[in-house]
Parts: sequence; C-alpha cells; structure tokens
Amino acid sequence: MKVSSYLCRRKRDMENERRKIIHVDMDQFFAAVEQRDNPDLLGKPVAVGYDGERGVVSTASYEARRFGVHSAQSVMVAKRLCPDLIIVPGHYNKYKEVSAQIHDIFHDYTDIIEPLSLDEAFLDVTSNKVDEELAVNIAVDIKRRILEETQLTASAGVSYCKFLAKVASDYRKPDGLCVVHPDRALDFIAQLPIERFWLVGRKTAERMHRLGIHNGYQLRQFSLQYLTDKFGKAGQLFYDFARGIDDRPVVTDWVRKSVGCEHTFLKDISRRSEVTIELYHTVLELLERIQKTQFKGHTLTLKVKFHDFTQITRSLTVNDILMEKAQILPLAKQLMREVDYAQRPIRLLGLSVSHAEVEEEKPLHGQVETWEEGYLPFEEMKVSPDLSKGGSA
Ligand code: DCP
Ligand code: MG
Repeated sequence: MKVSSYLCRRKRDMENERRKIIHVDMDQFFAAVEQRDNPDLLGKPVAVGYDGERGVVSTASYEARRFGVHSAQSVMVAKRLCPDLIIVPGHYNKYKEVSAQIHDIFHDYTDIIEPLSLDEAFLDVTSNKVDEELAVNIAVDIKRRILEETQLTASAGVSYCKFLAKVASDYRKPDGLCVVHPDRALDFIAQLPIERFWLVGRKTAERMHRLGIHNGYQLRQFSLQYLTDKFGKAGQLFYDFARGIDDRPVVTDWVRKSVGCEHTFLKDISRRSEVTIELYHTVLELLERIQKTQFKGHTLTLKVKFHDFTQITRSLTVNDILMEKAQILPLAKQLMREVDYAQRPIRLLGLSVSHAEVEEEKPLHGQVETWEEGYLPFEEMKVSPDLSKGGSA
C-alpha cells in the first residue's frame, strides 16, 4: 500500500475511532407494550398479530420465542409450535406513542438520530447536549429513563461505528448493554458468529456457511474480490465489517418543529391560584427546553385536558421569537384566560412553542388561533380515554 493512501486510511480510522455511536433497540417491542398494558399477559407466550388464517406474527414475547415463534411467521404455524400462544391484536397508535417518548429522551442527548424503525435508532453522541465524555454513561441514562418513562426495557450498544453499535445492542438482549471499544473491536468481531453480522439474514448466513465462514475471523480471511464476486455490493461491506471499518455517518433528516412540555396532575385542579401556579411552572420548564434546544419559534400553544378527557388547544402567533420568560408568561396567561375551567377541573396542562418559520401571509400579532383547526375559535375535540392512550389499529 502506498504511504499516502495508508496515511489517508489511518486518518480516517482515527476519526472513526473518535466517533461515539449508540444503537438503542427496544426489547420484544410490540409484545412488551401489550404485556405492560395487560398484566394477565406477563410471563406468558404472547404474539402480536391478527388471529386468523392469514394472520402473521409481527412480534413474539420471549416466552413464545422459546417455542420457535418469531416475527413474520404465520399465526397458524406459530400456534402449532406453541399451543398455549396468546394472540393479541396490535395497537399501533400506542407503539407510535412509545416511539415518540423514546425519541424525546434521545433528543435530550443529541439531535443526530437515525431511526431504523419505530423501536430502534442510532444516536451520534460524539458531542452531546449533556457534555458527557463517556457514551456508555449516556446509554445507561437513556435505558434508565426509557424504563422510568415507558415501563419498558431497551437494549443498547455502544461503539465507534454503526455496525458495531448495532451488533452490540443485540448482544446482551434483553435489557442489555454492550460496549465495543475500538481496541477490542477486532477480537470482538473475530469471535462473532456470522449470523450476528448486520445484513446477514438467514439465507446469507447459509451461503456463508457453505463457504466455510462461521465467524468474523473466518470472514476476514477472504479477499475483497472474492466477497464481491459472491455477495455483490454487500461483499464490500462484509469485507470492511470484518476489519471493524464502517464510516457511514448517522444520518438524520430530522428538523425540530416544536418544543414543549406537559404535566398530568396527581389530582385534577380547578382553583384559579392552583392553575396560575401550575401554568407558571410549565412556563419555566418550557423555557428550560427552549434554552436547551435553542428552538426559535413564533407560536405558543396551550393544551388543556379536562377531568373527562376532553381536550382543547389554544394558540397565539407573534412576530417575535419566543425565547424569554417576559414574552412567554404573559402570552400563556392570555391563553389561559380564554379557558373556562370553573366547572371542569383540569387534568393536564401543556405548553409548546412551534412555527419556526413565519410565512408572510400568516396572521401575526396576538391573534388567537386554534391548533390545526384554522380559525374556528374554541372548537373542542372530544377525546375518549381509550383513544387518548392510542386505539387499536
Ligand atoms: N416487526 C414487525 N414485523 C417484522 C419485524 C418486526 O411488525 N417482520 C415489528 C414488531 C416488533 C418491532 O417491529 O416488535 C421491532 O422489531 P425488532 O426486530 O426490534 O423486534 P422486537 O423489538 O420485537 O424484539 P427484539 O427484542 O429482538 O428487538
Ligand atoms: Mg426491538
């Protein structure tokens, strides 16, 4: 290898080693949500899917996996493998809600987030919002917060590249945490069964086995030419993976559209003084979040959920960027004055700032609008308790 190309590669490797990437993956995601929300299902073999001739398992609890039940399997086959299998229908709104919750947690650490599906994402925490040097500490914190806020467990993998972070998150599932340090990467890969490599599904694994490749060490013995002949473009990736090389960045197409916070009270509130105090605290928390995210928005939205789960939102758009208490507090109070809660105790209060770009033709200067409802003032949205938690799909 020429010295210049060696140096180039070494520089790239060193940059690589400096990256800190976490891959987070929820454990038995759909099934875990169903077990959480119906304790009768805890500890039992559960599959989420449509219980019928043409039904397919979307995920299975670990108890069911022991019988060979797995994602994408026909429900009929799954029942044959596990006669006591409990089939529950999916509640996709709930899964989306949990996904949003975990993304909110991720955003407290970094905005460089690449979701792979509802329940997994890469996070680049090389530089992060909490100034934490050790990515593993962030991973521990994220796992703890996910458990606290969703009552669900996640597994996390930490390394200097996406490939190893992804493999690591799967390595000690469930509730796992695995760190692959750059110094240990080649040894880790050498012993890694080929089935565990990213992009190696059942079929590719079988082909690898036929070529005598069962682990990373064996994969490393084959030339780039040989691997691309056998596996096409993926051959290059396998060649690099075997050497711990994966430069792919964590790609985010995410643009923050709003920042907000909300609180459900232990007891519903209806006294004016109580409401004022709670509103004040919500404003302070909102300000903290604005500070942290440096979000620059023009619309303040108040959300109020009443004791009977009816919900209203009120918005106000102004010319100024809403970042100061002196601007936000009076606006929040103005919005609150429009809400009649004397006869309807309040269960939840929320505030958010949105509308990062102000378009010319949008009404400005203190006009009250309803959220996403055009100009129908005080249109009320009836939200049934069930729907508000996410109905079935
Ligand atoms: N999923 C699906 N159909 C598939 C695979 C997955 O509907 N063929 C859904 C159901 C899963 C969710 O996506 O709960 C996440 O997929 P994962 O592969 O991460 O699987 P789990 O989270 O269920 O399990 P694990 O603990 O192995 O991550
Ligand atoms: Mg998962």
